[in-house]
Amino acid sequence: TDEAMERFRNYGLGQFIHWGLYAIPGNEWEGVSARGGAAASEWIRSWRGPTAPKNWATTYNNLYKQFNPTDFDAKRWAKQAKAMGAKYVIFTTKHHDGFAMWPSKYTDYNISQTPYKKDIVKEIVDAYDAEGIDVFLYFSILEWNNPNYMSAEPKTAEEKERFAKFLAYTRNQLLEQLENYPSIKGFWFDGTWDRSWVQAAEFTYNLEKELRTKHPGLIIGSRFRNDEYGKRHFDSNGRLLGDYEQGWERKLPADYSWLDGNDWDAVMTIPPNGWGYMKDWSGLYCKDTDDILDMLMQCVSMNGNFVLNFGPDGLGNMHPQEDKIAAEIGQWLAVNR
Ligand code: JFZ
Repeated sequence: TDEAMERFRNYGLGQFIHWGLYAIPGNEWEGVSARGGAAASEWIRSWRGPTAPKNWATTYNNLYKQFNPTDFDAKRWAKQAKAMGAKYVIFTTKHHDGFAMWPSKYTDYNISQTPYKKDIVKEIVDAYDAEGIDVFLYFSILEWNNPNYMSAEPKTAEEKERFAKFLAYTRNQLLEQLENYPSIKGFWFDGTWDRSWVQAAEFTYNLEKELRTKHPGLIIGSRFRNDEYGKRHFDSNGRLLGDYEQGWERKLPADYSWLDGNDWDAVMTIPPNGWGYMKDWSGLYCKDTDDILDMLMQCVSMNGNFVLNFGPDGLGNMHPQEDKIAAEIGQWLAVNR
């Protein structure tokens, strides 16, 4: 709705949080760094090649048995985000590994099976709500561990049947999130780039309508639908799919002219690559507070939102460098906003 989008336009600064099982390895395993072997720390399950541990994907899939973030305090994170000046947060409820950070009825691969047990999504939603920070849920469509997910177009009858099951599962999980966390303001979708998702164009069109009907004002980014492969953020008339363009990550738009009144966000990491926790930041060209403030001002001056990513560790602590930058941004905004 106009009202929800009016709020969105006034956010300016957001916080992204990538947190899941990948926080445990922190981009390395048994002293061996996955840097170069996997694209980014939250992609470590895809670690292949000579340096990858034996049976790595299985080891990764079983990390849930150790997930026990005893230092996690959602209130502390929400207070930090507030002090930084963030007006919204985007939290990874389920990344590409398919692990649900909430006790989903539709998969056993979820937080209730970990030693931690508690509903992390609920803790986040409640804590950020209490600070007056709008909550958006990051949701990956792509699932590496789901046999019903397919990256290519489903062709055989058997594949089509499995894919239909996958779509039903996706719908169930999204409706479940709306039901469990009715205060959320939006979804930030990801992992819709595979060819299979083009086949789901009608499904996504209908589901988007259904979600909006159930939750008036819900904000949905342009990355949910993928109607035309390779042009996924726009329909054939050149109109944006969804409420705002989620086109940029780890870089700002090179050219703003085409935006043509569309709302947008840009999401940014502090290290050059990698959204999940990385133990070792040495030797990486990481952005500092001045770099981040430059980017924030550029986005805001072009009517976009700037979303800074945090990748907490497996115990629930932010990286010290993230703490430092968050505090410095907050100090700057307190004087200059
Ligand atoms: C995706 C994820 O794969 C990644 O782990 C992280 O969550 C990030 C926020 O989103 O990565 C992408 C998604 C889309 C593009 C590039 C990287 N893209 O559109 O160019």
